[in-house]
Amino acid sequence: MSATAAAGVRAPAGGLLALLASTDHKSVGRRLIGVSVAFFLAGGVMALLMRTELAQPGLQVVSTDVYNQLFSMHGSVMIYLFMTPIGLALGVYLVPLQVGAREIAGPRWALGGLWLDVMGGLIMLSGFLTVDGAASATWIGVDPLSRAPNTPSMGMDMWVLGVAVATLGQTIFAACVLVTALRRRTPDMTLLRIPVFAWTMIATCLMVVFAFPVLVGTMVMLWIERQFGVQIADPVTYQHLFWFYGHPVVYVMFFPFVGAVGEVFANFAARRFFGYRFFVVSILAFAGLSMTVWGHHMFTSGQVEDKYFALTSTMLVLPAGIEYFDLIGTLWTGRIRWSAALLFGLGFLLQFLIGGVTGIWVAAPTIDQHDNNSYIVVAHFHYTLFGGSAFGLFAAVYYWWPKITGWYLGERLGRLHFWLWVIGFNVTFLPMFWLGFDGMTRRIADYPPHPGWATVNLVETVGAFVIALGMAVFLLNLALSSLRARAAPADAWAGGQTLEWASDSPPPRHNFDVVPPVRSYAPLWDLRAAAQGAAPE
Ligand code: HEM
Ligand SMILES: [Cu+2]
Repeated sequence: MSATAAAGVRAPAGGLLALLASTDHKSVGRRLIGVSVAFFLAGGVMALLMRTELAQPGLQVVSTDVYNQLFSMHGSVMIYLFMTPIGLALGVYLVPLQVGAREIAGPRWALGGLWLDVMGGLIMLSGFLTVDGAASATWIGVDPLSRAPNTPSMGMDMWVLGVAVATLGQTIFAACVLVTALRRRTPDMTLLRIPVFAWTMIATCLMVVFAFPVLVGTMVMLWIERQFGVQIADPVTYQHLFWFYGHPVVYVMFFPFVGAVGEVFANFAARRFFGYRFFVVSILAFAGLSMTVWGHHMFTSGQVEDKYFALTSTMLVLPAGIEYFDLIGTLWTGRIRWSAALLFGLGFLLQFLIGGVTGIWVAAPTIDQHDNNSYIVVAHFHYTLFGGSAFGLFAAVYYWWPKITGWYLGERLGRLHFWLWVIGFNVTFLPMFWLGFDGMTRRIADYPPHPGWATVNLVETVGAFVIALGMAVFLLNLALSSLRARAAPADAWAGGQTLEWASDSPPPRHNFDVVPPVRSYAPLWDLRAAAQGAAPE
């Protein structure tokens, strides 16, 4: 009996239909990554349109109504269709490999999740094709703006439906990944031998299965309210329901990339991940705590217990600090090998720090009263989501690319991409702190010609186009490298520590012929150490 048959896995048939219907978690993961990147490009085009409009005071490119659609859909696409699903996609692809499983748990469910995610995305975007245009009630569907009398457009209905469908799909991915990590591990992988990235995915998926169904339910409620003209929840209740999802989701868009950067650092610093046990405990505490802080999005409503939410929110610096300590410790005590992946990891570390520190700032109710709805908030969350998560994501992309495709991305263009992004990103978003402090409000298509505002806005717009140039360099890199197709061995970066590097690049359908023995969270490191005659620990 072949290994494939032994694992109960059918051999893949050829053809497009077979590709679309493939339940191989690697194929589902790849397609989900591809689709999410496509949505990222769409969200990026909307961002460029907004920044072009904002380059000068006065209305030049779009109407205020279209601007409302653009920022609402940009935020929605980036969060619901890009960053959340792509983090889960890394989990769908990598977690079974990292835990030595031959298959994901619930492969057909995972494929169904992919179709729901894609369908939800297309439904949401189809709003642009309707006469009144796409949704325009912010990415949070803020109540009462999102109610039928205030935003009657069909695009808004498409948004409600799209968010519900895509989020349902993402909940399914999370369940599959969670069960795989908890129940499908190779027998000698105990809980404290699960690799760092897989642990961050466990924490991520726990938050998803607790928080995401609440959003699906909230969207069903909003749908009923819009269709039948009834009011089930008042605006404050809507906010509670939304932010019960809305805060955890920001960690869903953070944890996978902390884990990915942890793996990148360990590999390129040629050492085991520093402070593993503290990291595991802190990431789980972080996930638990994340369920208790949602009210910090509602300080200005005057309807929440400020002290409680300020306390829980500020406590987040403890687990976050431990994670930073571990990441820095890994680099500090290792021997660094430079690479595009490592650079993106460093970008993640430093830029997320700015996002995190300004997060403590807005978690203080008195300060938030001043900052709320200003460009300070726009700067803060782009530092976490773009400067943090997107940089961490590209660390993962450059790192695991040879594993996933079997060939390397070019290092030089990779580094050029990195520098264009560092420059473009900071030029775009750092000045927003000052603009916000100066009183520029967010979600506006136009602003008064205050001294200095026009210049700063123009500079930010130039920065946004530098980011776009960086993305073009990435796509060019992809095209050129695919032509060259420099083949990657199993252990593509020579020094892989976790099980995926023991499998071919790309891995076969059944992942492993033989799963190597696991003695710690860095099993391949142990094997090399044993081969060199040293003690494994
Ligand atoms: C390509 C670089 C990007 C640029 C130039 C950009 C620019 C902008 C601009 C101009 C706004 C509108 C600000 C306002 O009027 O209030 C905005 C809002 C937003 N952006 Fe981005 N952005 C970028 C990337 C991202 C990424 C990667 C994410 C998340 C993963 C993201 C998430 C959001 C969210 C959630 C909003 C708020 C939407 C709302 O107010 O409803 N952005 N962005
Ligand atoms: Cu929050």
